[in-house]
Amino acid sequence: MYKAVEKAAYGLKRDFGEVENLQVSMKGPADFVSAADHRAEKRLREELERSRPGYGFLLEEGGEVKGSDPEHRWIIDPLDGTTNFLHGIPHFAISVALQKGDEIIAGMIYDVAKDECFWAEKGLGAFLDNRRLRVSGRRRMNECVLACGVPHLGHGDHAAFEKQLHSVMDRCAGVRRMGAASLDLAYVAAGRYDGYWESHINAWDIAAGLLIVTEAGGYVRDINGGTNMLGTGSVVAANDYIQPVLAKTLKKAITD
Ligand code: LIP
Repeated sequence: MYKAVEKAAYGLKRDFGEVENLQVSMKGPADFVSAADHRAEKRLREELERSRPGYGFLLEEGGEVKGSDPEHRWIIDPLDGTTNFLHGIPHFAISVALQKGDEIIAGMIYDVAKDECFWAEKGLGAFLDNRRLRVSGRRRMNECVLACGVPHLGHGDHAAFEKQLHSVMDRCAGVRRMGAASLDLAYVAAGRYDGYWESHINAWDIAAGLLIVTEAGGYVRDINGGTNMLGTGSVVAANDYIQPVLAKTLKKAITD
């Protein structure tokens, strides 16, 4: 995974330096894709096909690609935080996860601009480069800094989010919106954030981060307490004190 990510990162670093010259198109309202996304995805796919021939792919840009090995599938977001990238905001990442059956068994999130590599393998723990990661130990919401995904033009349930934000910001020490779900989850694993929530999120944005948070001792479920975050597109992640409280607050805000 690192060899593939390193190759894609090389191109993204160059493209980020020339972002104003990049060819950009729209996948939908406020949903951009650039030549940088496509180049990075092509490099990741080529490298991973070379190292693991036969594994399938779920690619943000290329979609589902069946492999001769039905058990293994790479889930890839070549450039998470595309809107940040296109605005010259140095907060974006490459996210690669390996799924075996319906389980994520390995994940890597590489912050290209800050040169930070978050990774985990099932049962082996989570790491930032060579440093072992642990989620924060805070137990009271009024001490917590929480990250979230904010709906935007043509994306998400604005009314539901406003209710949730209102009820959460009234109970915590701070709310952050940084624009890249993969790094939001990596920061929960690193204890930088005490929690993160988002709805209407894609599998490729969160697949690697779900394993990295879990291997760092965190607890991740969807807003209804379910474990199929990749399918429901809903994620609430924190340590096992804060996660149930946060999930209950979010649920109550939209059901009351
Ligand atoms: C983005 C996510 C972000 C979400 C955006 C978008 P992209 O992914 O990282 O959390 O709020 O709507 O999905 O499009 O930059 O890969």
